[in-house]
Amino acid sequence: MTERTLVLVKPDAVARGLTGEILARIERKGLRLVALELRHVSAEVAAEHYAEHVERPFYGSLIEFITSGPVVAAVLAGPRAVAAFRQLAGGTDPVAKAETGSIRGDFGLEVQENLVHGSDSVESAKREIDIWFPALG
Ligand code: DAT
Ligand code: MG
Repeated sequence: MTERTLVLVKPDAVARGLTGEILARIERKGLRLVALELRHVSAEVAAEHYAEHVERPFYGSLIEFITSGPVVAAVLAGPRAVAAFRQLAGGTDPVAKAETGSIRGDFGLEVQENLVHGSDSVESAKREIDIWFPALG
């Protein structure tokens, strides 16, 4: 079954010049890019995107971080695309959870500056694609 997933190359990764490396890993895995755009994230889009985390202690810092510089937003398609990109990304904490060989495991040190976002389910992907690329419907 072909799925779609929403990926963000976060401000830390864009600023460090890792966008190409991350897109190369996505393409090598066999996932197809169906949308790709550099975006300056408004506070409104950030709040919608991270709505599930509004009660968490790190929420304010998370919104500040994701709006701190441009992100590269992408929609990927492929068989099991949601899980496939989560595997490429690695666990949320780049040191304690992400394995070497994953994007976060190879390039990250901090939980917040963890380089990429990937939708966590097909339902989340639909919701997030609607936020970032409403025309894709
Ligand atoms: P993921 O991005 O792996 O889906 P998540 O949805 O639980 O992780 O959290 C969203 C983002 O919030 C995560 O990429 C980084 C940040 N975050 C999560 N837990 C955190 C924590 N304990 N301290 C600081 N930032 C955190
Ligand atoms: Mg998440």
